[in-house]
Amino acid sequence: ALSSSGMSSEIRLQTLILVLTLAWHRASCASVSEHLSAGSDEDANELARTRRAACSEGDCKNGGICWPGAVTSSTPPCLCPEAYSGTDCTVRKDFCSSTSGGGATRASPCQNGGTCSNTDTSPWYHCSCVPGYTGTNCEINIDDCASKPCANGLCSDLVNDYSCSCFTGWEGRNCNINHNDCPTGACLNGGRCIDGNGTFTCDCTDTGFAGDRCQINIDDCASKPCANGLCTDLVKNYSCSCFTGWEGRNCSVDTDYCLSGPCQNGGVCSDGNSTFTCDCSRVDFQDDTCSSKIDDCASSPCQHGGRCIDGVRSFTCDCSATDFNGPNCQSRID
Ligand SMILES: [Ca+2]
Ligand SMILES: [Ca+2]
Ligand SMILES: [Ca+2]
Ligand SMILES: [Ca+2]
Repeated sequence: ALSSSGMSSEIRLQTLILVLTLAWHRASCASVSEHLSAGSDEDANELARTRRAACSEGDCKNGGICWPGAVTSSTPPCLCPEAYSGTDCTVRKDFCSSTSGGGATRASPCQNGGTCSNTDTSPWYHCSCVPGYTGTNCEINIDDCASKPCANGLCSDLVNDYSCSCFTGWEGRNCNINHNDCPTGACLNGGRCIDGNGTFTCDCTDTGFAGDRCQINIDDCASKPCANGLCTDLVKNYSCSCFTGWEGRNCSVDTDYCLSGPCQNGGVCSDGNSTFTCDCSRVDFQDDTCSSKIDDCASSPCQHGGRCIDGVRSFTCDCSATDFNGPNCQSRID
């Protein structure tokens, strides 16, 4: 029966304490009641008289209570309030420098530089704390970090003060100032520096450059914009060097070599890949630009003294002054 779990053992102990307390209380009451009812009526009357003699109204000052429980002298037996002592409760105890049991003067109960003054109510003294402390005895260092004053940092509580240990990139008493992390020339080629927390980034928008620091010239030839030519990368631009026969910004325009009208005298121009050609077949001119008049009589096609009349890519022989006829005056007239 003695072995049991810890819980039931604890309950048994509490029960035992309760029983003992009740027994003691009953015994005390019995003792008082026995005392009051002890002896003869004459003894009781004597006790009452003694009490009346010992306790006159006002014998105990400062709220002291007269309690003639064990009267042995004529002095009033006073039960004094905590702040007073002496036979009639007139000696004010000094709670600001009360003496300890050994007789040594105890220091003021007010800690951390608080100023002590005696008062009329419990706890019979008051501590006026220096800034930064609170509590009955100024024992509490007020948490100056409670309001979270360090916006971007760690707070250390001090006396009526605090200090902030700022996170990287922040500064100022309350770590609320964003340190400028953009060094001069941080971003190249006109990039805009954006301040961060202990670092920076570059905004290269509209600069024609890319990369962490806008150091990379974006390849504007990547999309192969030159249809018929070689591309050269520039800043936010490109240039095309066109192959023969092409022109325009993107070399996509076929050069029209006939545009200047190179064929003369009614020659028909044909545009080619690198030059033009003139069709002179229907006009009486020849060479590359139809500029040379064709003399169809140059080969003297009319015989026997016939007169040659130059035509358009043809000739006519006038044989009238001869004795010959035929297209070339080649036949004798019989
Ligand atoms: Ca503090
Ligand atoms: Ca910054
Ligand atoms: Ca570029
Ligand atoms: Ca052409």
